[in-house]
Amino acid sequence: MNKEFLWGGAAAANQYEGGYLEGGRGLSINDVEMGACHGKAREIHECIHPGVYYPSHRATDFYHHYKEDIALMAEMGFRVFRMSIAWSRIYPNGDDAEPNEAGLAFYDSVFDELLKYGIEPMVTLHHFELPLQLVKKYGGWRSRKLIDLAVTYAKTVFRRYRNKVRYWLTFNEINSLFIAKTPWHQAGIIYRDDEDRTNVMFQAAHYQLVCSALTVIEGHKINPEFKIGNMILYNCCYAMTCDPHDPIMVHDKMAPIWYFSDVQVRGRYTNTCLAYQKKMNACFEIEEGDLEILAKGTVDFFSFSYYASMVEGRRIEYSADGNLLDGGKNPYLETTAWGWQIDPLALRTSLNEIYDRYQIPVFISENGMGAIDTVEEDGIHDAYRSEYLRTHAKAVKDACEIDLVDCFGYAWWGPVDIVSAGTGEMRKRYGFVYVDMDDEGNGTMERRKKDSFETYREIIDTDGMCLENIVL
Ligand code: BGP
Repeated sequence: MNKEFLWGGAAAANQYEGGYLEGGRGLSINDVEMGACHGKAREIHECIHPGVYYPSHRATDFYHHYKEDIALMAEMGFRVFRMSIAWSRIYPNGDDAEPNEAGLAFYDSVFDELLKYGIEPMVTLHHFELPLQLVKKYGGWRSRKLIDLAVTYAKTVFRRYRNKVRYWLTFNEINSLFIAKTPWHQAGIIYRDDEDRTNVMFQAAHYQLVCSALTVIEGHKINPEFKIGNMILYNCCYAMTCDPHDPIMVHDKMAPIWYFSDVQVRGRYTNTCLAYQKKMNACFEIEEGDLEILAKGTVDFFSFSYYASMVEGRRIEYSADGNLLDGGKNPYLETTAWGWQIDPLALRTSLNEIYDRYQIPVFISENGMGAIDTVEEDGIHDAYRSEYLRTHAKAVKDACEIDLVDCFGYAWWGPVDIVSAGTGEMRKRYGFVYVDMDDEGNGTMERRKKDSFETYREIIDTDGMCLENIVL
């Protein structure tokens, strides 16, 4: 792999940062969401209930540990760290007249620390986060008003960090709007019983797509050197059998994914998008000028999260869990403790599918394995995570070197342990660095290297050469 390949990691403010009321930050939608261990859905409250544990409040305290954590990332050789800015730290209510200087200064310090080690910051503007006031006042992304407010926020941080941050992402896993049962994380929306959910969903998707395009347009005006990408939750999907119906079913399964990336990359609602609107009987408003904005605001690169593959077909009997997206169980694959199917080759397939379709540079903005780690007297021996990392990194190497996919980086999800987005648990750990913290929020926050720390350090140090003998 070439020396410029951006090996690194990724995390989100609401799962990592903590410091929820420090430095003038306002309440965010995550701050009223309880953790829910053991498979239950996370509970969302209207306000903070005293005595209840809300994982985002402290998360794993990057706010106070960023220097230590970035030093550990640098020790592994990171060349990129993808992180998100909490909108509520910049505009505490979302629609304030002036930004919050203390919030801006915090991210200045974080970027300076990264740059000190030569680590490129990549910033997600919206990673499952918006100020809670915008839900109370406007109903979250149900309202067109959010486009202007989100663009104002984007312009503020673009201007402030124009010489520090080159890589930006608009919405994290934007297509999760169509997948999540409750689009709370993505859009601050809880469906009401008396409304047509499909129309609410398509309208919010349209607003976010217009916002994403305007963000790209404004970003390029502020600094033409900016590289601004999208971020799609992407699980490649196999046809269960060679029954000719199965590939059509696969196509249908992929349509809600392409729906977003087609607009963000090609700048229009393509036939795939229009067919999906028709199939879902969707009815939503497109204002005059919107389609021109979509056409102008296309992204510079495609980024995606990949955790598991899916299977679709007429004979599927059992379903498997996955990162929001699910599908049939694949008898050839093992799963994680959370039932996500482990499939490194599908990462190579995904890279090929994406690059074939769009022909723009690709970045893997999330990949990783959630597992329960045991702290032994002599360390944390997470051989399963090293194995997952090696095989997935090899798949990326093969995609670049054999298939000649233009992939320029790979970010491991949660290099320092963070709170799970899906469940709010701590025991579902992704990190190469262990954080002493439990599901109820107890712990010292002490950081300890796991065995996998050395695995990643070696991969980066050898530019992937140490993966040479792995055959997938
Ligand atoms: C993606 C999100 C992340 C992240 C990851 C793993 O959907 O972008 O925020 O958390 O999935 O999911 P989980 O934390 O539920 O294991």
